[in-house]
Amino acid sequence: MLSSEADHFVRKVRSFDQRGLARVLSMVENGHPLAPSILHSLYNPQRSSLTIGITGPPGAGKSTLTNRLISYYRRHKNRVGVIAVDPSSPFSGGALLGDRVRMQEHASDPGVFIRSAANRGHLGGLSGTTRDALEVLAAASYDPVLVETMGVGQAEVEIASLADITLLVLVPGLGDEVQTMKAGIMEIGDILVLNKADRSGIEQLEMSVNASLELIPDQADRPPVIRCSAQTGEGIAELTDAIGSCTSSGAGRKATAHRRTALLLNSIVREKGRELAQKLLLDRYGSIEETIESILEGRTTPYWIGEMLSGFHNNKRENENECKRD
Ligand SMILES: Nc1nc2c(ncn2[C@@H]2O[C@H](COP(=O)(O)OP(=O)(O)O)[C@@H](O)[C@H]2O)c(=O)[nH]1
Ligand SMILES: [Mg+2]
Repeated sequence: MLSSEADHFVRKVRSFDQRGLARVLSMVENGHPLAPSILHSLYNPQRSSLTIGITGPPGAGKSTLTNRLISYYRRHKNRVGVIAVDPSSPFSGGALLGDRVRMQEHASDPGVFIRSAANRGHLGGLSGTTRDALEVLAAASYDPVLVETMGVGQAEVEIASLADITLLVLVPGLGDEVQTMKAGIMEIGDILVLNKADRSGIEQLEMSVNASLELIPDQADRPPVIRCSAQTGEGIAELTDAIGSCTSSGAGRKATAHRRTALLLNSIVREKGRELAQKLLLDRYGSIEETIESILEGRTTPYWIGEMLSGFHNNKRENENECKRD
């Protein structure tokens, strides 16, 4: 599958060439024809680089926590990759001036590679391109690769679920927003981070989070709950310990490799399934608008189309009126 041209870019990614890496990320984001070959060649399910999704409601402290984690892993001599999907993140060039200045210290550190995905990826979809950018940074030996998302919409949740480990950041006093994250608490977070522990209301938050977790019958399946303050640094060591213990054992590594393979495969099957279905639809009806017209005029229904896409109907126009419902 690998052309010599693609091979050139693969070598750039593997040789710590930051400009080459940036170029490859742009190719992936813009759907360059060489991108699939490059991704194919770089992919290694057993890679040791860990990808960490950081999600949670706006204002929870995800950017501040990301900043803390960068500092922590840099102190341990790791090269750290950051993908900021949140457009308001200082890592994407947005947000509060004070935060931005604090995070600039990392921007000039050659051991930190920061990529904003905030306004990209409209072609393959935000989650698809972010997913692939994550693999590229991991293949470039950034370890960990941190992905800050907004954590409020489906796309962001999906991105978080593509990371090896997801931190769901919750804070006291977010009221309704924490309530709406409740359902997600069960599904999203591998580690629940109760941030702003320096604020009042942290006990209350911990009690309500623990109450939600009791709904998970097997105690071993409940994610760890870590209190911290991204602002003061309190609890960050406990958090990084929890992250480390997810994958430090041989069994943990094996489970991580299995999980990341399953998630990536699932994501690609879904993406390609959508593309294929759309192609079949356009082949038959010409455009989405024409499809809608056909439905409105009573010639077909979305359900018939669904069956057609599953291959249960012949993809030829054998009868003009698909809508005989008796
Ligand atoms: N008191 C307190 N404030 C924090 C903490 N973490 C973040 N903040 C503040 O909360 C605000 C939102 O933080 P930010 O990291 O931008 O949140 P994000 O929207 O989730 O990325 C900023 O003003 C931070 O300085 C914390 O642990 N304690
Ligand atoms: Mg942010």
